[in-house]
Amino acid sequence: MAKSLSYLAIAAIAGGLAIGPAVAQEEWRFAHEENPDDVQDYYAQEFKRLVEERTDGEVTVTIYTYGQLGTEDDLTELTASGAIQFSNASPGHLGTYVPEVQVLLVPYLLSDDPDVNKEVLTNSEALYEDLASDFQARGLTLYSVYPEGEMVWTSNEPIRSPEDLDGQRFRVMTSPILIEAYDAFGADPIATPWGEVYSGLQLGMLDMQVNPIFFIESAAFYEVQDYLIWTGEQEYTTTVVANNAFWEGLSDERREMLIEIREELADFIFDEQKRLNEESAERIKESRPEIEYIVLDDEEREAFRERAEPLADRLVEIAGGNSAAILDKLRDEIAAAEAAN
Ligand code: 6CS
Repeated sequence: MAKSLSYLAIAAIAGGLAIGPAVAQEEWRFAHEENPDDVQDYYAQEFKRLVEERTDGEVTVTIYTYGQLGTEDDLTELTASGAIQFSNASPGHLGTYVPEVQVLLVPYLLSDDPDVNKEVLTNSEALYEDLASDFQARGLTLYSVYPEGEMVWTSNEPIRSPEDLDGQRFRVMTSPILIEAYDAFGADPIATPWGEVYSGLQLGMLDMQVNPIFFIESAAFYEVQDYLIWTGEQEYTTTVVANNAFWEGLSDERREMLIEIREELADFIFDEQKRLNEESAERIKESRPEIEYIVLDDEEREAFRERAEPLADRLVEIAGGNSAAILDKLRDEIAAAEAAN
C-alpha cells in the first residue's frame, strides 16, 4: 500500500510541475496531514502567502492536502528524501521515524494553560536544539512546533472512568507509545492512519477515537459517535519539518526570512486554532443536537492521570535515544513558563 501511495505521490508532484507557473524560479512544496481549511492548511496557506510576498514571487509554494501525496508516514519519507521541501509530521505519527519526538505524547506533559504551551512550543531549547538533532540525523530539519487544540475523546458510551474503557476499541495515531498509553488508560488501542477512522467507526470496527474538536468536525467523526468527552488530556501538537539538504542549501538571507516567518506564524496559528475549535464545537451542537458533551470533573480526570503517571519512564524507554533528557528539560521549561505566567 505504501508503495502504491508513493507512486501516487510521484505522479502528483510530476503533474504539479508540468502545469506549474513557468515564471516561478523556484517551487517549494509543502504537504500537510489535514483537509483544506483545517489548522495545518491555515498554517500552510499563511506560510505560502508570506514566502511569496517576501521573495517578490521568486518562490512559489505549492500546498498538498491530506491524501494527495499519501498517508502521514509517506509525507515524512518524501520530505527526508527531498521530493518535497516541507511537511507536517505530527508526533502522533512520527514515532517510528523519529522515536524521540514521542516525548510530546507523554500524557499530561503539557500545561493546562494554552499560553504556556504556546510559549514553550515556540521557544523551547529542548525542542529546537536537542530534539532537532534527532530530526537532523534522519534527514529532517525541525522548522516549527505548534498546538492544534485540546484533545477530545469521542465514543458511543458515556465514558467517565478507566473501567468504562474496558473493551473499547480506541483508535490512536500510529506512534508506538500511544498503544502503551491508551492501554494504561484502560482501553483496547488500535493504531491506524486517520483516513480509515470514519469507516472504522461507522462499521463498528472501532468504538472511539481522540482528536481536537475542529478535526472531529472536519473528518465528520461526530456523525458516527454519540458522545464528545473532555478528559483534560493535553493539546494535540504538530511539527513542521524541512528537508535537510534544502535547508542547508538556502542562502543566509532566505533562512533568516523563514525564521522570521516562523515567529509570525506562531501567533497567527495560535489564534486560528482557537477560533476554529470554538466554531466547530458550536457547529457540531447545531447539526447534531442529540450528541452529548461530557466534561470530566477533577476527580474523574485524576483517575486517568493516576493511570498515566507511572508510564512516563516506560514511554521514554520505548522512545529511546536522548528522549529521557528531553523530557526532563521540557518539564523544567514548562514549569518555568507556568511560574512566569
Ligand atoms: O488523527 C489524526 O491522525 C490526525 N489528526 C489531526 C488533528 N491532524 C492530522 C492527524 O494525522
